[in-house]
Formats: sequence, C-alpha cells, structure tokens
Amino acid sequence: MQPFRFVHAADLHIDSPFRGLRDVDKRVGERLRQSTFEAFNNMINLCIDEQVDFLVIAGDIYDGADRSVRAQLRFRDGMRRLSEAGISVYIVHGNHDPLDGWLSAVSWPEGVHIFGAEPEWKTVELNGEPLAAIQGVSFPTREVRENLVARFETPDSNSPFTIGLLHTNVGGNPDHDNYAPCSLDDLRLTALDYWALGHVHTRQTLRRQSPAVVYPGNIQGRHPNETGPRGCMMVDVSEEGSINTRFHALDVVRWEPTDVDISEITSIDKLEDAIEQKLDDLAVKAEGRDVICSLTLSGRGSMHHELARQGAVEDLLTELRATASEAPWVWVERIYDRTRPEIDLDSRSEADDFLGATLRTAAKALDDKEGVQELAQVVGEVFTGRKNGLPAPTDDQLRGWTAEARWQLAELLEPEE
Ligand SMILES: [Mn+2]
Repeated sequence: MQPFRFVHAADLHIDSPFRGLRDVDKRVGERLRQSTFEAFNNMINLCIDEQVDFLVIAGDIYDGADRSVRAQLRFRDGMRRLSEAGISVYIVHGNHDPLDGWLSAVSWPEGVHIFGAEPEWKTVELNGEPLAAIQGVSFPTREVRENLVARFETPDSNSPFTIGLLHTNVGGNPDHDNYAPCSLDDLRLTALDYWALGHVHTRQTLRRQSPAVVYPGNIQGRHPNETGPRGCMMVDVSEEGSINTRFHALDVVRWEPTDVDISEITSIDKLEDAIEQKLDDLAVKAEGRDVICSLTLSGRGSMHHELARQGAVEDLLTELRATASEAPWVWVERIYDRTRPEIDLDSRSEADDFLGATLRTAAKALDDKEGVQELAQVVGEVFTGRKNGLPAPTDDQLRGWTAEARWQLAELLEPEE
C-alpha cells in the first residue's frame, strides 16, 4: 500500500463564548473570544503546510447546537482552503453540534464529507488507488446514550487501512458527559486500524496499535482545568500499515497553573519578584502564546500573616495584572492562598494545654478510622438532620476540614508565634 498522512482533530468548539470568566480585562476577553477561530486557522494551515492527504474531525466543531453564523462561515472558509489544496475532510458531529441542531444551509466545497446518523463507509483515494476507508457516524441529537460502536461494520479482508470516526466516552470518563459510551474492549474487538475519537478534551492515546485508539483533545483550552498545550494529532501510516502519531499544538492562549512557595520569602516585594519570575517562566514555556495563569501560594512562613490581612490577596492580584506585559501576556486569573503560619503543628500538639489537647484530638480524626467516624457523628447532623438535608460528608471531606481547622485554631490561639 501507499504510505499516507492525515490529521486527526476533535472538539474545535469554534466560537466558544467564554462566558464563565468574570472580571477578565477587555484585552484578555477579546483574545479568548478569537482564540477558537485562530486555533482552527492554525489547524487548516498545518494541514496545508504538511501536505496531508486528508483530515478527520471527530465531533464538536461548533460550541453550541445553535451554531453561530460566524462559526459556520469561518468553518466553511477553512474547508474551502483545504478543498483548493486537494485535501479531503471527513466529519462527524457530537453532543455540542448534533445533526438536529443544524439550521443554516451551507454549501460545502468538493471533498468535504459529513457523516449522517447511520454509520457508512467512505473511501479516500490517491492516484486512483484506495488509501484508507473511513467509517463514521454523527450524533443525531445531543443526548446519545446508545453504544454506537455496536453499529459499526467489520471491514472485509481486502479493505485498505481502516479508520473509525466517533464522538464517544470510552470507559465512562467521569469528567465528561457519558454520551455514546463504549469500552476500550468494544473498540479493540472491531477489526479497524485506527479509532479517531472525540469528546474527551484531554489528549490521550488509549492504545498504540491494532487498533490505535486516540483522543487528540481540544484545539484550544477553554477554562482553567484545560491546561497545557492543546492541538491535534498528525498521523503517518507507513507502507506496512504501521502507525506513527505526533502531537501538534494549535492553541493561541494557554491555561497554566503555577505555584510559589513562601517559606523562604520574607517581604511582599520579594514575593512579587518570585511570582513574576514564575510568570516569566510560563511565558517562555508558552513559546509566544498568551497565558492565563491560576497562581497558588503555598508553604509555611511569615508571609502568611501578610496575605491573611483583609484585601491583601486582591491587592496583589490587581498589582500583578497592572504590571502584566504587552502581548504576549501572562494574565493571572486567580490567586489561591494555601499558605500556612510558621507554627510547627507536630511539636505544638505535644504541649499539655488546651491547644495541644485539641490538636491531638484532631490528629486522631486524621489518622484512624474510629476518629473519623466519631467526627462524622458530630458533624453529620448538621448535614442530614435538617429538612431537605444535604448528603453526609465523605471521610475525605471530613479529614480535609479537620486538617484546615487545625491550622485556623492554632493561628487563632497563638497569633504571636
Ligand atoms: Mn467537546
């Protein structure tokens, strides 16, 4: 067979509104609203520059079922550029852009194929020879609870390289809606060569071969939990049919968490310096992209009291934003203050006084099962004892609160230490 190359992308979410971001400045908001369009253009450029044979898109092209006209026209423009370059495109729709949400009529250029609600085969040809056979199916409606893999046909023995194109939640990933659920075994048992999947936004290769099972992730991060590089997979298939995948970043704004340890820092200006150093590091790592950062301050030290003062963290945030550089910028989206006072809880809990005794009781709840159960009894009533009671807290929650309460108590009772 002839060797060939294709791009596998998914979850473009073109024209995501980024509504959830409060008090973002105008420049950042504008950039974010453009970001999904730009990442999409980067994908089209990549396909043309790398002279791929075809492109497959595994659903969620548009962010909403009420696809914006702007998103549809921009997408159509990208398809035209690929068509002119002789690159064919194979598309399925997912839960964000199901077939029943499609309202405007768009005339697609030659070489664009959109799969319908029943799986079908499409053959990609080069110089009159079949390169690959692609089987795909679109979501007819948003909430698909059926395992769509069961409806895929097994290829016959003289098929070329085969690709399954599907929007699905493999193995019940709890971070995503459980639409068109299937198991890795379901996919493994099909006789296809490559499963081009979409839906899970974090890039992952679930199997390398026979068949390869790949989520390329989304092309542009859309919130603080979609961190790091986002893009698509470039897939090379050799003459022998072996598969080589390479990730290509397409994102234009990157979400990154960072952490500054305060334990060696003794003044607020030194703290600002340390933070700015971390932000500079993020800018370098992002290679010219803009960065939105969530900053966690951690560690035990004297800066804890300074930060605990009313308005101190907000002031610091305002200052960091005011001094942010011109493009490319690093925008601090939020500061989490996880710092602790300088108290040594272990040695303090040995003292024969009220605080020592309380800390020892708390340690018991943290360390052994009985202690947690005792705590659950005392605290549980607050949750379950009322009308329309809340669900009882888990052991992990109880332990987390206890750990936090120890610090607060120690600080209240020993403010001078
Ligand atoms: Mn999606």
